[in-house]
Amino acid sequence: MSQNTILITGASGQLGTVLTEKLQEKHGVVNVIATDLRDNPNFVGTFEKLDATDFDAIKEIVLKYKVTQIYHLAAILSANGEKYPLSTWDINMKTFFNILEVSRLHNVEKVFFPSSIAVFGDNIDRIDTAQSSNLTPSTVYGISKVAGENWSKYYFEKYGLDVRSIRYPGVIGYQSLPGGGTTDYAVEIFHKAIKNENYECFLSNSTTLPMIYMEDVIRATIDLMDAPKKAITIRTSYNLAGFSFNPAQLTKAIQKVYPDFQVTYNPDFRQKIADSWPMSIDDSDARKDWNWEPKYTIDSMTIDMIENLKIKFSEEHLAV
Ligand code: AKB
Repeated sequence: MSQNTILITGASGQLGTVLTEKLQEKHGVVNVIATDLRDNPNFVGTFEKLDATDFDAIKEIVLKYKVTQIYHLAAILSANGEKYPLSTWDINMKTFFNILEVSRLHNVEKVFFPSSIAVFGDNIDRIDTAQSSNLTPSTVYGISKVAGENWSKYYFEKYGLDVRSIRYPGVIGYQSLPGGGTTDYAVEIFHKAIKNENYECFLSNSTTLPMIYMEDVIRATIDLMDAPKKAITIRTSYNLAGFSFNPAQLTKAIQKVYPDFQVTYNPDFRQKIADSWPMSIDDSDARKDWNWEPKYTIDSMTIDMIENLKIKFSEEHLAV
C-alpha cells in the first residue's frame, strides 16, 4: 500500500466527497485524512474538523499524521463569492497561503490546487480558449484563482514545492451537490428531472459553458498528481476540457429519457458571470504532458447521471 499520507481540505464538498473515496481506494483508508469546516459524523475513515484559515490547526494535523500530500479543495465559489467579495478573497487566499507555508515548512511533498475556468474574462477567444490566454477575471473567485495559480508557480520555483493544478470546468456528478457556483444548474436540473418536476434555469438557454463529468475530473486530478515531475511543464494551472453544452442542449439530452421534462429560463446575476467565461477549452497541454483524455460525452454523462441518481433516490426513500 501507499507510503503517502494524504490530507484533503473541503472533503465534504462536491468534489471532496468523491475524491476522498477514490484516494482511500488508492492509498488505503488509514492513509487519507479528510477535513472540513463542519463535522461529518457519518464519515467512514479518518475525519478531522478543520478551519483552514487557522495555520496552527493545519500544522497540527500535518505533524500528527505526517502528511506528505495535500489536496486543498476548500474555497468559496464564483456565485457565492460575489455576495461577499472581501471575505471571499480573505478566505480563499488565507487558506491557500496556510497550505503552502505549512507544506514548505513541514515536509509536505506535493500539493494540489484546484483552479477554474473562472480565471478567464475579458479579451479571450471564447471558443477553444488557449492555455496562455489573458487572465482578467470578472469575479473575486476568479481573481483569487489567478493569484493562487501564480503563487503555486512561485512556491515551486522559489522553494521547490511540487504544487500541481487544473483549471476545472463545471463539474457534474450524482454523488454530491455543488454549492454556490455558476455551473450548478447542470447538476440541479437532473435532480428535478428524476423527480418528474420541471426546472427553472438561472442561465439563458444558449449559455454554452465547459463542463466535465465527475468520473473524468477525478481521474484527471489523480493522473496529474501521479505524473512524473519532469512531465509537468505548466506550473500555474492546466486547462482541462470534458465537453461543452448549453442548457437547451442539456434539456434535449434529458428529454431522451424524460420526454415530458420542461425547463423555463429566468437568468439572474449568474448570467453575467457565465457570459465572461469560455465556451470551450483547448486542453492540448494536459493531453501532451500527462495523456489527458475525457471519456464522457454529454449523452453518456446524462445516461449515467440519471441511472445513478435514480438508485440514490430510491435508496434514500427506502431509508426514510
Ligand atoms: C463555479 O461555477 O464557480 C465552479 C467553477 C467553474 O469553478 N463550478
